Amino acid sequence: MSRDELHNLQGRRLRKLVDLVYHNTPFYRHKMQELDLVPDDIRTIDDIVKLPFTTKADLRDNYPVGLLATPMSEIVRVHASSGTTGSPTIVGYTHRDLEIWKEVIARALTAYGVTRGDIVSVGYGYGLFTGGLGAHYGIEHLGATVLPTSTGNTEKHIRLLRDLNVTAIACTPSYALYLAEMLRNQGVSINDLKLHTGVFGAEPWTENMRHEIEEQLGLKAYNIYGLSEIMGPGVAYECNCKNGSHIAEDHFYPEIINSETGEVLPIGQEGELVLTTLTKTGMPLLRYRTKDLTALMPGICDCGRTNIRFTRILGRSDDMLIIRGINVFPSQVENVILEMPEFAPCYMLVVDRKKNMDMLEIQVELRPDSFSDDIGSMLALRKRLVERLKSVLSINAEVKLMEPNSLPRSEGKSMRVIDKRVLV
Ligand code: DLL
Repeated sequence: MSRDELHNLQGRRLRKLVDLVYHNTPFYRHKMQELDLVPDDIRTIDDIVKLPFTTKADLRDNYPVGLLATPMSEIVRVHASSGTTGSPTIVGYTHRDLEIWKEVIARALTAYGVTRGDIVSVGYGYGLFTGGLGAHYGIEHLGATVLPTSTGNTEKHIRLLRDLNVTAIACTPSYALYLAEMLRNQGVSINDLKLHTGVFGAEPWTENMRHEIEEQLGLKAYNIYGLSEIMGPGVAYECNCKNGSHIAEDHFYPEIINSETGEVLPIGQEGELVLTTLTKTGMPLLRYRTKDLTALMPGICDCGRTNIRFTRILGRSDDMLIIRGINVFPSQVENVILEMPEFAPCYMLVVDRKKNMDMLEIQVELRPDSFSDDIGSMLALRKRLVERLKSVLSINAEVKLMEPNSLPRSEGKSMRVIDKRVLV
């Protein structure tokens, strides 16, 4: 579809959406009335800037189902957000919403090169989290075979990967690395497996981590992005160019804003991603502030898809750590660690406040072949890491080298930060 056709489609869909929420969701009617807006004020997609933002706090204030635009009897599925950053929020889906969800996941899989002939193991959690069931139905919709392994079953998972010649895997990038480690521990070589594609998301990851996973699991690793409030996985996905993630823009309209002023930023500038669900009918959201930091990318992708891309998620404006006034993203630390072959991609940031001073401790695991009892070489390695971190983060961090396999592993979203500061 050309960009012009897409804009017209988005405009038509936005008008329908505004009409729906104005008449069916009192929360949005009141917000629009406060701004002196009626549905007829929204004519094209460019009018979206007149509409109010929606925040996670609005979802909490209207807990559990105050933002539904349909009666509960039309809702056929409920998910709840993982609550990584607070109390859970509830999302309701109509039958039509689930059809769209399946469709966008099937699109993503197609972009990765997955076809009906593939067997895909889903290592995202099944349950209230959208990862497992979301991926599951999209895989079936494509006509591929789904293996609903979920989390917490790593030994059986490895056995099934081998016995069934599983060709693709969907899980968090941190679980992919954990799986690779378990394969090594069990003496399973990647040549014993037939994996060619990985579908990784639900947490930020870096280009270095992609290389690690690709090497260790012998597959091509692709990004999938999404959030429960908007749908779940499938909001955006990479193609074989691996140069930004394409947003399923006919269903989810993206804007990038300055998270402090709310001003809409031009394409190419980094800021907070805001998404509007153009076609959802269960719990549609206008201009939802995701807190995810990224930039929209100009131009059409080499793959020929015309839907816009965003760059890798840099972090969240709210998991960004502020240490002695300096913004620190866990992904910056990860990049440094993975540039140095001595370290495993396992680390933890521990933040504390001592005598009114913020302290950052970074615990990093050594790879087994780099672990040594030669104190001199360990100290020299630590010094190199401290210096590199200092130049990237612009702050001094205390670095603690950890024995191989000593930090906790996660099967779902990884917890990389412990913030012990009590702010009074
Ligand atoms: O994590 C949905 C999902 C499941 C996406 C499986 C991809 C794969 P929530 O639990 O609501 O939903 O968390 C959403 O996770 O706002 C981002 O901060 C982060 N996130 C999700 N995907 C990515 C990604 C699911 N590919 C929150 N890269 C989002 C970076 C991601 N961060």
